[in-house]
Amino acid sequence: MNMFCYQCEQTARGTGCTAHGVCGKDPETAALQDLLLHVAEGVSLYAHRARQLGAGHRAADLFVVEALFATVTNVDFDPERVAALIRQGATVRGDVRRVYEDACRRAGRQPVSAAAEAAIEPAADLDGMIRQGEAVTIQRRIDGLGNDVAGLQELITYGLKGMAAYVDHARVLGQEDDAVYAFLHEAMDFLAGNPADVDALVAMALKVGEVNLRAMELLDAANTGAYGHPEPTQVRVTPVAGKCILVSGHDLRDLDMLLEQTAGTGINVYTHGEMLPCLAYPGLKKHPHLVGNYGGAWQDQRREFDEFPGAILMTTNCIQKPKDSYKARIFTTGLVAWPGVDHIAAGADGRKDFTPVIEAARAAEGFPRDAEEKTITIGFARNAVMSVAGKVIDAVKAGQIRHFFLIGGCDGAKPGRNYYTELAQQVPADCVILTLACGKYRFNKLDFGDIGGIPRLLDCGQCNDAYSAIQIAVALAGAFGCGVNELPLSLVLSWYEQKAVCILLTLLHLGIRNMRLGPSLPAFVGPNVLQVLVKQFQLTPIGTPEADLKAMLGD
Ligand code: FSO
Ligand code: SF4
Repeated sequence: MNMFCYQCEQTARGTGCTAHGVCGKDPETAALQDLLLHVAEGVSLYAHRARQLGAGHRAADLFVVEALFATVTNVDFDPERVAALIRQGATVRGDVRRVYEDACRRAGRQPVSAAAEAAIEPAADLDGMIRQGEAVTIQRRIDGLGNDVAGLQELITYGLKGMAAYVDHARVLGQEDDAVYAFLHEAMDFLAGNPADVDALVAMALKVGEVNLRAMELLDAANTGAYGHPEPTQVRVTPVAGKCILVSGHDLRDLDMLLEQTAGTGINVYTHGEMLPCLAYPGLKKHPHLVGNYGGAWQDQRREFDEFPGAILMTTNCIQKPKDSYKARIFTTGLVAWPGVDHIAAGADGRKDFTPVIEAARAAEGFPRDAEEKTITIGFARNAVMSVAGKVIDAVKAGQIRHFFLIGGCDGAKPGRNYYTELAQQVPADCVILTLACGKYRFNKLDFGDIGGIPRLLDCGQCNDAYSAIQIAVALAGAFGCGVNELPLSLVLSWYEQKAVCILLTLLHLGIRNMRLGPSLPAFVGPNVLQVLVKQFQLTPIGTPEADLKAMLGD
């Protein structure tokens, strides 16, 4: 059987995964994910139109967020779980259709029906569903609509996937906005109509960026509301003796629950990957057994988890195929899943019982002794940076700080990503680097020193903390009485999966120009769309660190 997926940066040959996903996604799961998205479009078609007639549908809101998030790269590799979501989606679609038709009757309107693809009734068995999924692959739309139009449709879908991840993280901490759900349905209904007008597609993609800013704002409010504002914090990056649990992914609430359940057990908890910024939140770092960070970015996990002598909890992406050596001591929760890996589900009240993780940590060896202590400083989210804004502005005016670089985004396995390390190393001593997301592991343990007490490397946090970086840039622009594009600031982004896509759309919506993007450009952006991005936004592919630095500094 054939699959087609080109949603992430590591896609095969830079064009598309067609036999098996480079990420490990098999063709069967790929087909099921394609089917899931079509069912979700059907749900949104009715939910959007019912909402326009004043009838909301909570189950439809939650389902569409889950369906989108589950299909993000490196989230759900379990065909049975994807199939269960498809069945759930068909039930929700039937419910919301009835709600819509009732609303139409009350309003004296004629109801519309979902087109064939969004109305597919899932087959009774897995094989049947896989065949249905194969009939709705992206390749079919590329064949019918061409690269530009199909790619723009996918650009919107991927932006929505990334946004859904942020919406889900915010929701578990009690932050929601009905307008965000309304837009998710509006955009999915738009896609269900198989749109081909390039201007309308570009406008919708930029609207995704606009609404994603609100989603990131909600998540920022959720995280800081629950755990306080991140504060500059020295964190240990080497192990201490004792039994241990490693928490990877992006979900703060899961870490919080695990910390509560491990308090007083003598088990130490470490962050991994994108969980590193958790060590700067007052409400999380107050736990003395949250002892530090272990390891680096997601693509190194197979070696790092293998060597970690304890239990591992994946709260979201990016999971890779677990090695047999740690398959019995790795657990998934939330939407992330791998076949054969134990999954910790939430109860009806959202609470999770991490007893199996704690037992696996007790059964493992733990670290026999303390390693030599090494620390790094993190926690420069918007509140921390704004508190020293006056100092930063004075340093710029005095010529002590010449330029700011935002070197941020995802990491990945490709050799071309060394560019970001080399660039950070070559940034002149009178410049400051802002960073975020997992790409920073390539340089965040290097010593960059400081400029008059202001650290030259400021770690803003996770990928979603791009919101913080945007707020910092807007505040700096306000202080200098100019626009963000006129600031002595250059953005150099690394992308991997769909959260990076929605952040890029947000930056484009904000009118940010001259961004550099790498390590390669998205395969789903067709040649004519790329021309538009280059012409309208001066979006540039990365070159060499030397040439790019020269251009960015105007030397
Ligand atoms: Fe990285 Fe993975 Fe955070 Fe992504 S761990 S690659 S953009 O999921 O979300 O930065
Ligand atoms: Fe390939 Fe990326 Fe799709 Fe995985 S998510 S199948 S690596 S394009």
